[in-house]
Amino acid sequence: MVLVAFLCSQIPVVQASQSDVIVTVDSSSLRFSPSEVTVQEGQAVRFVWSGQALNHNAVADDGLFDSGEPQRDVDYRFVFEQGTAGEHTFVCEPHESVGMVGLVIVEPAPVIEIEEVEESQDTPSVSFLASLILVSLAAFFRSSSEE
Ligand SMILES: [Cu+2]
Repeated sequence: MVLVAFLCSQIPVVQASQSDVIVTVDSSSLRFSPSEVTVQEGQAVRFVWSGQALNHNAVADDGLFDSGEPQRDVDYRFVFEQGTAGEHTFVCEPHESVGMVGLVIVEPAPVIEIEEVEESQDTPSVSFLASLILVSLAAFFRSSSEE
């Protein structure tokens, strides 16, 4: 049981070590690049551009995130916490009409397998049964060899 507890403590709840996903503006100045990204819950997207000819921002249609006023230089980081799994479309407000739109797909965070712990707890009774059978078999063979 000590071993089981040790193994469980080694399983991370959220993979916080995953690096940020970067969304910037491409050379046409009217498109996000990339315009579609996939992250896991707990991971962040950084909307970052600088020295742009035009002002841009990134605003989620569902209101989840908003980089603020359109600007030529933006460095806006948003963490997609647990519960944000799903698809979040976003737009650059000044250029939405010309197709400056994007999509963040958030996948659910990996779920910890609680069942594995329960299975491990069953192991002692299984091995107890197995040793009972072994003892009975040994007794059977010993009594039959004595005859
Ligand atoms: Cu724009």
